[in-house]
Amino acid sequence: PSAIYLKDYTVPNFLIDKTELTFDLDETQTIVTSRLHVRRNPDSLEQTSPLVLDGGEDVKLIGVAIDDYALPQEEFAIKDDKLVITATPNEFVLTCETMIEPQNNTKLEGLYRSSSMFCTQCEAEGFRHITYYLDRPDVMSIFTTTIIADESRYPVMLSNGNEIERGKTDEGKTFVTWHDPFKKPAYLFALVAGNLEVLNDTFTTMSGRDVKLQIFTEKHNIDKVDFAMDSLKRSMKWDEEVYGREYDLDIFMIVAVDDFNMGAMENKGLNIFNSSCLLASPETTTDDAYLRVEAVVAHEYFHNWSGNRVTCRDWFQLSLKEGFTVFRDQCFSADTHSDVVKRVEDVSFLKTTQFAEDAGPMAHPIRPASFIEISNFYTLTIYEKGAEVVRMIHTLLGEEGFRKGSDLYFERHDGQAVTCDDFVQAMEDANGVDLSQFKRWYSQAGTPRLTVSDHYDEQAQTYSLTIRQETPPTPNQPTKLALHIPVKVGLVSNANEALSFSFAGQTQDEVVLHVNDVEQTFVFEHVASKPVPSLLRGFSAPVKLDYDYSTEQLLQLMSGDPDGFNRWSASQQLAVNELNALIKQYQNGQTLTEQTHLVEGFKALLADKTLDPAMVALILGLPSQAYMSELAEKIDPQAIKAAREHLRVVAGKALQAEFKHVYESNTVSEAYQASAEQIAKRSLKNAALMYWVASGSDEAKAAVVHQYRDADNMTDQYAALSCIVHFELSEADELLNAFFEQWQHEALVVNKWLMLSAAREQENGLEQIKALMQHPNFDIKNPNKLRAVIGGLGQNVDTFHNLDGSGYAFLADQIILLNKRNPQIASRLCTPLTRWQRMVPALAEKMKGELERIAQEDLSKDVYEVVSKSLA
Ligand code: LEU
Repeated sequence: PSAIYLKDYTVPNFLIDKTELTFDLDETQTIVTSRLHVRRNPDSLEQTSPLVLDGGEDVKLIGVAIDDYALPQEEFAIKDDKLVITATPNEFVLTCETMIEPQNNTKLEGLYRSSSMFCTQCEAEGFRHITYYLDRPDVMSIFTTTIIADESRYPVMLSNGNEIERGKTDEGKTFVTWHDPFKKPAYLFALVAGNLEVLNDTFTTMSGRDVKLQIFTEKHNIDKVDFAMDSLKRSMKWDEEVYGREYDLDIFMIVAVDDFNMGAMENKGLNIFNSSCLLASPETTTDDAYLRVEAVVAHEYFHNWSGNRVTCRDWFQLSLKEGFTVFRDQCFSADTHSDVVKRVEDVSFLKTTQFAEDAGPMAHPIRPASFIEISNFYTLTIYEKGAEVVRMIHTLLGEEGFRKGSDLYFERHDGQAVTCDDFVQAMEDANGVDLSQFKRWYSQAGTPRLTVSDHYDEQAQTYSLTIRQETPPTPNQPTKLALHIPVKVGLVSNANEALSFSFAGQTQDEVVLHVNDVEQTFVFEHVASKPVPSLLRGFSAPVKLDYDYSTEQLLQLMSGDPDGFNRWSASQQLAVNELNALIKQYQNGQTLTEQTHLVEGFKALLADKTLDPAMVALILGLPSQAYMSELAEKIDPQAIKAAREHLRVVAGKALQAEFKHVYESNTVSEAYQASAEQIAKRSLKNAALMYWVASGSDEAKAAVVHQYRDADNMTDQYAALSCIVHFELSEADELLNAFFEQWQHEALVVNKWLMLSAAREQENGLEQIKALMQHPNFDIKNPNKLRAVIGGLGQNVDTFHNLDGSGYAFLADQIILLNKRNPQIASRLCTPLTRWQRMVPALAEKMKGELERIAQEDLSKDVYEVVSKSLA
């Protein structure tokens, strides 16, 4: 397999103005007939080139005609899955008949079966597995789709746009025709057919139009979509209020499917969701999952403008729609709940996962310069770092300026397929600013590191900050240029109060510094006393920050920084320092002995009644195993685990009474709601419970078992069960079994059970995991189940990182098994192995060995790219 490059982009040689599709759906073979209204692209430099349509090995051509003249064998060819027609008029109708077998489609790209229904996934390049087409996002077309099926089995038949006709065929089947008046690329095409239930609602847009809203699921799940519907209506309203964007069709539909490679898909007027991102009920869904449903519903809805009305010119521009849309959904969630809590969660995720990606062999800029398989680039970098880059533009321009820029962007490019440059250009033009240096964020990979030093001059009452920036080398990018980095800063006094200062002639409490040189010094004047700097407030840029804070200063910021985000940040740094000291002791074979600062900090925190319980819960959360791994020079999973466990037990024991009190005083007595207030209380209560149980108290053990048995919602039930299993209380076996018995008919809850069981650290861990994969409720064809078990394995330090390499070998076996069956999933499973160079030598060798073993196989493009880059 070879790479394709952004620099090689050329406009398409042909355009397709109209696309008429007919699907004759059947359990054994599906016949797809397309009528494409094709013409040469006047902007193409090649006015005599052949017509080359993308296809797939799974598409069987039955016949092809130009203007109803059936082409004989010698007038076309199929080469590397592409249909090539050498001689064509300048404008013509191409008719193409193909046969596909959705029931055998295990890759879940194109048209496939999930449970009893037919559904599609076309982004990025799935449409070519349905029929021959110009499957690229800059070919935009008006689609009319007719679905023919047996109505008794497929009473619901959906596609994009509006239903315009319905009737019977000569053979007595039913047909339904849909027409989408908006031009779109093939990746936004969708089709669903099945025996589905529907929840109906309406939304009145800001101009007074009524839009019909429909959510479809299989019968047994229709009672779990009220929250998604509510989230949808709130998203529609938010996009009108915050971005002035109104919905454009008369109908908006969402369908839940069980088998889906990713989270959800924004097909025009017909979103298709992984059921895990749509279904929610108090009894079966945790608070986290509720928040995810809300965020994903919003994300896909927001794509209607940032993605569909204005789309990407080519797949190198993916972050144009994904980064921007993640930023939009993050702001929506922040407005709906607490902005600080949301920011902490997003940043913590970014620093754990995206930073690791950016430091590994798959590191790439948010606009990559090349790729082998585009599916591999639906990454944390494109999505999460992409959102950070948009957020920095927002910080630089301010709320109003950003809105002016987005208005211009949508107005200028409505109906077009554009680039990241066009987005930045609109921001520049609307605000009269120059973002040319800032644009390096789009082309440079790697996480920049800021090293900060300071000096206070008591006489002159000046305080200076010197900031150095450096972006480490990444694959194919050995040297980096200086970036334009917005660094939001405030000063805190020794008395734990905000210190005002004057900067650039103005008195203020907070300032955004524009760091754009390799090294720069900023001087603050009229600074009354020696300050503690509160740096990078709100995480104003996706960078690593080095400032040599003393423990004292961290404690000061933790309690006195007016910026809530930085209070959390300080507490994390304190915990990281503490854990690092313990990790060293563990590695040196010493007894673990902790400092007491963190515990003191926790004590003050637990006593402070003025704080948002959600923030307290976040601060109590120890830096995760994954985050400590990301920070480590060489990752030693056992040492990290031991340090974390130790610290939890120490804090639990020292503050037993406090945790008990917090646990008992944060009970929610009202009926379950996924409201910010209730979620906050539950998160604090369950965080306290974990520490309380860690203390070893019998009372705590009784309380957690009681909570499990008494819970009327999944958040509390699952939190209790996780705690029981984690600390291996004597009820662990019994309650894990009871949990399965109770929920065996709820697929999404079974997935939680699979995950928890796989993560359970026991002597015979690997045998347990193998047994789970043989369990009747496991199904290797279902990505959610696979992610549950393999995800659980990844968290299972003893089993996965077993020194004998058996954990890695098992993962490699699964990758090899799935390599051809479902390449997208197989390639994602490789992620932990790609980090091999970061592991301690004994583990690194084993991981590398497994990558080499995988490399011996006949690999799909997806797996090939990840494995070969990891071994390079
Ligand atoms: N565009 C989708 C999203 O909203 C991803 C796709 C590959 C299913 O993230």
